[in-house]
Amino acid sequence: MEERLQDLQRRALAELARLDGAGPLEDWRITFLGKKGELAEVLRGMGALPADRRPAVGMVANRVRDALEAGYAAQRELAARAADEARERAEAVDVTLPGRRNPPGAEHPLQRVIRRLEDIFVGLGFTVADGPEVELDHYNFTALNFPPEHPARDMQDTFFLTGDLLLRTHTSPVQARTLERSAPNSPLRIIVPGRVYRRDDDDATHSHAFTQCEGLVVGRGVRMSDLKGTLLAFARAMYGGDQQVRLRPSFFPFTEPSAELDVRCIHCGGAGCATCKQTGWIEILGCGMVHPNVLRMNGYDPAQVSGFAFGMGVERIAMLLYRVEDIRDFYVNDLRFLRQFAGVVL
Ligand code: 2NL
Repeated sequence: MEERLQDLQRRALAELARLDGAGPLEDWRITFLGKKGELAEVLRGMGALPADRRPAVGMVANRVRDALEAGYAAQRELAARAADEARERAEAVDVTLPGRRNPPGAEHPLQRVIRRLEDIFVGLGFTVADGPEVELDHYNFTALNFPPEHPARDMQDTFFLTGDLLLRTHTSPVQARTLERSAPNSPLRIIVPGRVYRRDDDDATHSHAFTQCEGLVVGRGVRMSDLKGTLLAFARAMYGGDQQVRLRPSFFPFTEPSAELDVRCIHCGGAGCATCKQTGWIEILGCGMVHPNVLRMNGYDPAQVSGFAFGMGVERIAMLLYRVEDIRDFYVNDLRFLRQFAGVVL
């Protein structure tokens, strides 16, 4: 019996020394120390021993059990430490690795032009205003003197959401709202850059969603020469101190009289080239004196105050400035296009 116990201890400890990991260790414990394990089996055989042999065998059995339990505890400690070390190795951060570079981005060309326009007009005493892109028919058309049957109100040209809700087709409704909530006849100088929507088929020069920047000046005695002087100052800030401008008659429902503003061709300086179609001039915006109906409908008295307004397509300005030939280049976010504006200082 003692020999069986000694043999059991030898085999058990030899096997234990070869084990690796928590799973096999638990299997080992069940095999040797479990209720139905080898040691328990040997001890069950003690009942058959003569009574005087039992104390001696019992002592050996206890020593064997203590040896197995001590070996088991030591191995478990080793396995736990190994597991800890493995986890720490896996979680380790190599602080000597070089950092990952964040390539510097570039301001989007449209945003660059908007910021430039804002800087120039803020310098001329304007403030920047904005408003909703989902608009009421009232502010987008009615309050701007568009007659009920004006073609722009057609479903063909405007994205209607409901009978009287639509995606704004210009930023003018922001000016109408600003007039409406200002004290009647109080002076106003604002520009409104923002996204607008029209039901156009997209091509190289048209987009169903584009960017406008409009301006509005209202006050006592504001006249056409103020419009021309302001827009000349703008043109010179934008394109150079020697810029010249000219006004050509035009028509808009919300201005009377209305005009288009041309600048000397920014590519040939006026000599004639493909950009200006040999005319030496390039149209950059539409403008005019605010129609009396617009002032009246938005709470101002056209007998007391007058105003001028203008509007430009930001994409068009950017295309001329950066010689972009397809308006869609602004929206598809091809990095090869966008990267060309990295580091450009306007
Ligand atoms: C263009 C022409 C224009 C306006 C916009 C305006 C706004 C109010 C009253 C009067 Cl609230 N006018 N805006 C006036 C003239 C021209 O835009 O070609 N834009 C791209």
